[in-house]
Amino acid sequence: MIVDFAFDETVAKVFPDMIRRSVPGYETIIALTGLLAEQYAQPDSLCYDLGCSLGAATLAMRRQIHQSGCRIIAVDNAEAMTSRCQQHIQEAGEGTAVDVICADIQDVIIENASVVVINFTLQFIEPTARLALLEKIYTGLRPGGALLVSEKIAFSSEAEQQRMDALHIAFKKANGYSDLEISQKRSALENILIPDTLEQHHERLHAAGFSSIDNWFRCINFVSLLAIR
Ligand code: GEK
Repeated sequence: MIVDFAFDETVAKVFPDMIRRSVPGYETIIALTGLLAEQYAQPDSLCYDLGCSLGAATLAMRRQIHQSGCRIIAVDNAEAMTSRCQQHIQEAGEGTAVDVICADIQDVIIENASVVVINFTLQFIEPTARLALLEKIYTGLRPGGALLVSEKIAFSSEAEQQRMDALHIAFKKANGYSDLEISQKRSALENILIPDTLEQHHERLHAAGFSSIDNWFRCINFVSLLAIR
């Protein structure tokens, strides 16, 4: 029986291992998220990690940000994630202050922000609601502030889609997943993870107000974009 994927206790327990084995480039994106955050963090501002899961990006930002008066707001709507995230931050000891909030990122106020990170989470938001979320982020960013968006992408060319899917499946098999596990995960995610093409991401970020948009990372069917207000 395939049920839709949920961010529950079972997923939270295996999450770090699952995301590393499924998302090519995940560790690089997380490490670079910290470095990018340090470049764009402004004194006395807020840095957001939207869809923080267990706090990997939050912890990377916390390690790298050295601006005075910064505070990180880490948000996820799965309690199984935020409770573990809170625990990881406590275990990490001294560093930039973090508020972990269990809420829908669509309901959270974004204000006085210099850095907003949304890593592999926009893809779970209802497609028609994505522009409004990016507009809210744009409005809440200070001039010169940065938005980092990492996503799984789709391709408008069917042939390219097939080539990238085949390579992604090979990546997951090389990381120990069986054909059955791969196809079950695909069915479970089908209705809840809806990827956009790179072109759709650029168009929507432009529509939200961002003028500078860089594709700073891509591996197979995963990208990370840096958009500056
Ligand atoms: C990482 N960024 O390790 N509001 C809040 N949280 C949400 C919502 C929503 N509307 N929808 C989904 N989530 C992390 C990885 S995982 C990616 C992010 C993945 C949360 C959901 O509970 C989950 O924790 C996270 O978004 C997506 O860099 O599992 O592929």
